[in-house]
Amino acid sequence: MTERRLNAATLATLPPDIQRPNYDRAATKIGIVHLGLGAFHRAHQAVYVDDVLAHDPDWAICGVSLNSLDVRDALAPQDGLYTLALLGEQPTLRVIGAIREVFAAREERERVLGRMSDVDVRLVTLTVTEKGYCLSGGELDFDHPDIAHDLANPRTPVSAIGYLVEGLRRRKAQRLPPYTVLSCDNLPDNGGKLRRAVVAYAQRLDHDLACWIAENGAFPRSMVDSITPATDDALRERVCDALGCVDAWPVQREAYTQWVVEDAFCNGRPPLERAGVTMSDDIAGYDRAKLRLLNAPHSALAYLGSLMGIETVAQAMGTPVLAAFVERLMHDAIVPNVAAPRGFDAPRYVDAILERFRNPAIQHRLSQIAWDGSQKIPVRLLGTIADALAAGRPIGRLCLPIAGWLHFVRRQARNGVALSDPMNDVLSQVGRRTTGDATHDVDAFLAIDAVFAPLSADARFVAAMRSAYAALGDGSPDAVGAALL
Ligand code: CS2
Repeated sequence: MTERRLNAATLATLPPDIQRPNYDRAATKIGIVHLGLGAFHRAHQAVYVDDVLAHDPDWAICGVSLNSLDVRDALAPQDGLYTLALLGEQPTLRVIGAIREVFAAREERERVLGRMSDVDVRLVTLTVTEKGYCLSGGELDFDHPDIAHDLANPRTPVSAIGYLVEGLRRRKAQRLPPYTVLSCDNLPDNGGKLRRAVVAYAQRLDHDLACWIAENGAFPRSMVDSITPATDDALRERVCDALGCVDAWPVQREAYTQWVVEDAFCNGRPPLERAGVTMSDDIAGYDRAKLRLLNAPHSALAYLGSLMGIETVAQAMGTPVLAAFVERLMHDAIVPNVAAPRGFDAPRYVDAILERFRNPAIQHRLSQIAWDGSQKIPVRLLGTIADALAAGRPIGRLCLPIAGWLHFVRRQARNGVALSDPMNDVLSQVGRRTTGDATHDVDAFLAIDAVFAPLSADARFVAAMRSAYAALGDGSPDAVGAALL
């Protein structure tokens, strides 16, 4: 029997309690290309765009997976439709219609580049995660294999940067204005970093193109926030039961959501404020506060909690010693080092985040947050430590989550488990050679410059890291629990 599938034809037959697009999808026009079609984009920006489309039909999304084929394979037969489950006391299901077209770049490069150089496309958004920017120390890493590949083959790119520049080159050749490039990833000054990376890459290929982008392009900063646990079978089943048909890839997130976008676009923009987006001329501060006060504690829970044998964020928050540590970490060690935006109430922000972490309706696995530590630790914790050192404030508590990460890497390496991290090779190699001696192990890890430079040259940081690593003992649940007291 062929299964009934969610798609444009079955949409009208869904039960009435399932929310669905309240606009004519067929009348919309693709105005946005989105690179990185993971769950976060589908649960966050695409939902805002779904609301925008009720006011302005010009901004439907062409969604592009840069590496994998599986999102395209799941969503193309569904005409881009998928279900969002909002997790709360009253869970709600909503079918999102904003994604009108889905491509897997590895197999459909020309179609992607064709869209990017379409006159109606005026905005390219990205969620490619920290590693997708190919940065080292905040600047484009020309030794990155994908960047080296793209510079040698600029017309057939594989990286996000390569796609952005090839798309812009085609537009310039066709005398079209550039698109705005909007980063929606958890990086401080994400737009500034992306602008520098794009212009530096273009400069290696074509000086005029680089100047044209620098003068005419726009790379607004943005801050994105909504906790989005990975899709699991329980969600697939729940959605299938409720819809009465199969959705191959629903997504889920908490009800809370925030998107703050710098109002600096070069080629028109969607009426995002009508969908609840905060448009601002100055978002510096928001992204920093979110990275330091939400993402850093998340990483702390992920590594320290995993060492303690805990599986989810809510369970970690139900473990008194860990919950108390994270609260102190946020209020006492991080807040003093966050230069808050105007009118920002840090203690209230912290309490609201702690409440979100406690949400029992969300099964957010610590293993998911633990991915890509080499990319996350620098932007989430090392900046706070550098600021604390500059101001002469203590850093002991801030070093404990990082020491937790090192013990986590050590444990995985010694158990022969590969890390989900682009730097798995070097991290696992160092992890296998650890002895348990704090000075030996910490010094070996801190020698990984791509993560720890330039802070590793500061003797105060090295000493605090050795103490924190020693305090965690052998990294066993008991030793970690005792260190958190
Ligand atoms: C998390 C984030 O997986 C992680 O590293 O810290 O995805 C976090 O849930 C979001 O940034 C919340 O907005």
